[in-house]
Amino acid sequence: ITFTHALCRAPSRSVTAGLRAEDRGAPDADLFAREHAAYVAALRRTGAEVTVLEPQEAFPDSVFIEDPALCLAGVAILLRPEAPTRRGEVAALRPDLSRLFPEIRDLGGPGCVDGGDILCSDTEVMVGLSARTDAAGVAALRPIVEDLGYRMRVVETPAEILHFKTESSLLDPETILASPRLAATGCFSGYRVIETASGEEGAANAIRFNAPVFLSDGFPRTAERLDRVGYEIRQLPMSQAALLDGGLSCLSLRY
Ligand code: CIR
Repeated sequence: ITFTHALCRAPSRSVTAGLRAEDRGAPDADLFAREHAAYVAALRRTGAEVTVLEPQEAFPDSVFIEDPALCLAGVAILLRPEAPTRRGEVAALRPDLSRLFPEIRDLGGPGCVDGGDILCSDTEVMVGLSARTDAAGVAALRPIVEDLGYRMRVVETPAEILHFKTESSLLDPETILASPRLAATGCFSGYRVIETASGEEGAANAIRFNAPVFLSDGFPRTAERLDRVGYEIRQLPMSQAALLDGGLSCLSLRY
């Protein structure tokens, strides 16, 4: 798949109040904005058109725009975040998605799904059950995904991992980059799996966006591993998103 577009949301000043599993200090809003701008510029350099939406002060985590929606086969699916402080991100995003996509669908029902738990290949949508994505949410998502022509695979995310894609990403149609603990669950059967180097689990929240594979800075051994097998690697600073358990994939909707 070639991506022609990405949709991002600029970080708000309120990003300092974003959710985090463990407090290692609040992110710095200015530095977050600079790292975000570098990310947008890097996506643009691949030739894609990148739209950056206005920041939303009411939603500290809204910079992580991947979570409230899924873009699949030209359709935007509005999801349902489990985190109470993130629920409103869906309604806030709807007008923009309506402008950019010919068709919008809603998850519906009481269940929850975060986009961070969904990994798409060309034919398959893998969904990781997690603290943010429940069985009712998956049941509501399945008919939408299947109607769009994709298979759905439901897997478990180990409890210590926030989102399924916190520790996995698709490198090409057959290959997944994953942390050893996620790969060990066997959820990627049928794919070639490249594991992150030990101590570099965070490298797995990568994105293949057109030719390059983008990795967060600070994971030299995983970068070298991928470079050796022929991926074009670009590293980006992600220090501030990482303080809020976010990474490269969370910062855009790619389509
Ligand atoms: C949250 O806890 O919801 C945010 N602080 C981080 C979301 C990261 N998103 C993602 O992995 N897709």
